[in-house]
Amino acid sequence: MAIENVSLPFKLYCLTVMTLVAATYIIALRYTRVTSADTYFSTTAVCITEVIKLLISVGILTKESGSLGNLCSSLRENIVGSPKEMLKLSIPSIVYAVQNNMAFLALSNLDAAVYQVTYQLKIPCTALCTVLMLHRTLSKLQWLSVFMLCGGVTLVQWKPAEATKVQVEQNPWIGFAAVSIAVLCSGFAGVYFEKVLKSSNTSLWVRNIQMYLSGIVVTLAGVFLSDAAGIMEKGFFHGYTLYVWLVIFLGSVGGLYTSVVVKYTDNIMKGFSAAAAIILSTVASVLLFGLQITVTFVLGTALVCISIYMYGLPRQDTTRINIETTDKPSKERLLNV
Ligand code: NCC
Repeated sequence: MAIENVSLPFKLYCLTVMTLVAATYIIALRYTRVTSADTYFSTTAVCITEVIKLLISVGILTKESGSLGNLCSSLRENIVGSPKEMLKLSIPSIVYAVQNNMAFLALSNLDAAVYQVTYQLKIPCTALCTVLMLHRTLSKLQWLSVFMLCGGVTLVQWKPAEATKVQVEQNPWIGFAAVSIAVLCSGFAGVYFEKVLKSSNTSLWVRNIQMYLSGIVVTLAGVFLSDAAGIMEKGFFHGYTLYVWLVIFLGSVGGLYTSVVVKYTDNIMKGFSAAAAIILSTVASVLLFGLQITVTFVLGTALVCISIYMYGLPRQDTTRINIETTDKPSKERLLNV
């Protein structure tokens, strides 16, 4: 298993787009859920997002294959002729389907800032899944840096409550329960997908197509299990405004960029690099638009920087065994991002 090499500017570009899209996605999603009492069925938006990701992945695979003939034989070999692989990819697709639906439920019940802050628990959860599922080891210092990163990102993203006028009833307990499920799903599915992706030479776009195909089936099941009656009465696309399409667009682009980031780095690096991208984009906003920096931002930035430095320090302990995924020292790996 090796982290493939692409240029540093390309990795930074993907991380920055992923982080900016994620921030916009959460705010836009929240807006669409609370500004109208008779809103759209969120399960349909999750399903359409899978369809769009599938179409884009097929488009990219067509380009990668060079011709329609090559595309067809690749699809025949990897989809129709690989039921075992399809089954393997159905696991993260089910977990991501739950996670993506939970994000809608959580953002229907919680302020976007509260959601973003609570969602940072995915950082230690992802680290735990990496250790358990990829048999990587983290030194005590690296574990400490993971929790410091979690605290740092929380502070960096700390914002006053949103000003959006909420037109629906909210239950914060449902919101927190949904975030907790989303956190667990994000950690597990992210590391599972990384394991499958990096354990063979199969193209990322083939893996994505395998996952999105079962994702469509699973999310469609979700649509009918939870909203069948409403959809029969009002229609599948009931309540779809331009903003809802924007959410679907951002969800698709964000998901695809996430897959590229995981291919060229890894899930723990994704957390560290996303934190760095948040800080850099805020600093850019200060320089370009005169945005005011808060004390919590400065504190959070300090914590994030220290945690990145600590994560990259060479290991002192002797408990390092079984590093299956890479033989590079962690500092080198961190610079690889
Ligand atoms: O939580 P997170 O990602 O790990 O969720 C991963 C998202 O990417 C999609 N995905 C994953 C792998 C793959 N091969 N294809 C995919 O489409 C999954 O379906 C899932 O939606 C993050 O690290 O914070 C991040 O957060 C999400 C999103 O903000 C949260 O999940 C909302 O609760 C971002 N997604 C978007 O912005 C659309 C992601 O970019 C980063």
